[in-house]
Amino acid sequence: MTIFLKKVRARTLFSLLDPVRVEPLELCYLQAASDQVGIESVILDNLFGLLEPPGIQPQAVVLTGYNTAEREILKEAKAYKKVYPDAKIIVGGLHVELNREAFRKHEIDFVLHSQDLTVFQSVLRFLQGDLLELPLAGLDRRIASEDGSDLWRVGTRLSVEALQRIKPTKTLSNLVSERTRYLDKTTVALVKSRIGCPYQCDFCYCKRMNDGVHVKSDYQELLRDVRRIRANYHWLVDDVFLTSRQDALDYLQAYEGMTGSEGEGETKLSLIAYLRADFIIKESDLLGQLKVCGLDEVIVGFEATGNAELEEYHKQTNALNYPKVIELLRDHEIDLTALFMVRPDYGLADFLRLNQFIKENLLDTYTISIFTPLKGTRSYEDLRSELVTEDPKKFDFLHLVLEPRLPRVVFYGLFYWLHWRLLKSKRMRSFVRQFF
Ligand code: B12
Ligand code: SF4
Repeated sequence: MTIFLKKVRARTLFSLLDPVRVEPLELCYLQAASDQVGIESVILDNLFGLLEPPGIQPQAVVLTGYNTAEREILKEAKAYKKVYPDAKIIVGGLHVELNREAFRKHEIDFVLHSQDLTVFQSVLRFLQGDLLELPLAGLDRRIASEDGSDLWRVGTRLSVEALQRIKPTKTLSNLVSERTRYLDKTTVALVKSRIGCPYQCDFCYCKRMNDGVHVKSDYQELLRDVRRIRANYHWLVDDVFLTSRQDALDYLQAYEGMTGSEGEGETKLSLIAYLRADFIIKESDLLGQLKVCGLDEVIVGFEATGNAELEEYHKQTNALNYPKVIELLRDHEIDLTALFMVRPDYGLADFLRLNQFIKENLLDTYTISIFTPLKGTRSYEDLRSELVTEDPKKFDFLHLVLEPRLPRVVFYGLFYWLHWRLLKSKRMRSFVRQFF
């Protein structure tokens, strides 16, 4: 039995330049899960030119993708069903997890909404005939009635309560690593070691994943994973790398353990990871050691430069500390990508304030998102009647999906104007040179 595993991507403004281009790590997990049950799989991803191999009739096609690709996933499901009528179509992943109703369609056979990969394995074993009964939790299954209509057996939710044992395959990472990048940093491999996030920022999609259940990292395992995949940089895509002093001490100890067993020269690693501003301030005395132990760049969600806005977001950080956070990272030569969010109700003064902050703090690597309620969250439901579009492609954080207070053209003008420092930064120039 052979199955196809495909990452479906929508072309958005982001994909014009693809400033960050990485392997679809989730497919490497799915591949490892299918390997374990003795099923061969082929990874497909147009971004890396990985197309359907000729002459293979898959028994299942597994599709995954983000919110912006919702319609493409449905389209591809239909197209694959036509080309391979006997293949079962399975969908799953981050977007499906919280939006499963949108995928209960005739052309789809299984909607997997649990991160627990044993559910996926059960479906594969069921299709192979090795399992007679499917589990009730973690998946919805289409059952065709005799009259041609569809019935959906809707499964209960199933969250993951402990770190999973399945390790991603590394063939894909090795195959595409030369073509991966994080802005000017090339050969970047993804790693994941935590599930969910212990914080509760109001606007955030991630906090709702895995039903809000957070499973903390095992730093020894993380470092073992990093060692398995050769790359110049490892991007740890956990929502937060270190949440407390104890986490940092555990990481440092795990790193020292690794150096002890492998020797200094072998251990060099460069991590790109998410950290919160409150952690950086509170545990600033550990930044030097973290840098020595591989922390190369941090991505910090500042979101806003005023505390009133941060309070509305339940961000639990203090904007007054942000300049200090930036200074601390600079002093320790840890690169920073700062993340900001502008709201549709921003006026001219708000844009000017953000620009002033970026200028005063000499930020040169930052992203600015337009506040976008993501389907599957409470804020999406609360604001649904105010949405000016429901086109998934527009929910890429670069489009207004709510009516702005300023005229649209002025809003977009100011939004793009905020990026001018980024465009002329050394790192962006270096990225653009590499790109061309
Ligand atoms: C790294 C990253 C990226 C990378 C791509 C990474 C990749 N894997 O290809 C880049 C930078 C390119 C990117 C781009 C975008 N991203 Co992004 N990204 C992330 C981030 C930080 C980590 C994702 C990741 O790689 N995790 C590692 C993998 C292994 O974990 P995982 O996906 O959770 O998969 C596990 C399970 O979910 C499960 N699973 C996954 N898929 C499937 C499928 C099946 C069938 C099954 C059974 C199980 C399963 O198995 C895996 C192993 O446990 C997340 C935040 C987050 N907390 O997840 C945002 C996130 C996924 N991104 C998001 C968005 C919106 C985008 C963009 C659309 C917009 C933007 N401006 O960023 C673009 C889309 C670009 C495109 N054309 O596709 C949203 C998605 C929301 C949604 N509802 O889909 C997230 C959640 C962030 C957020 N703001 O809320 N992103
Ligand atoms: S914004 Fe970051 S810290 Fe806040 S809930 Fe989301 S992932 Fe966690």
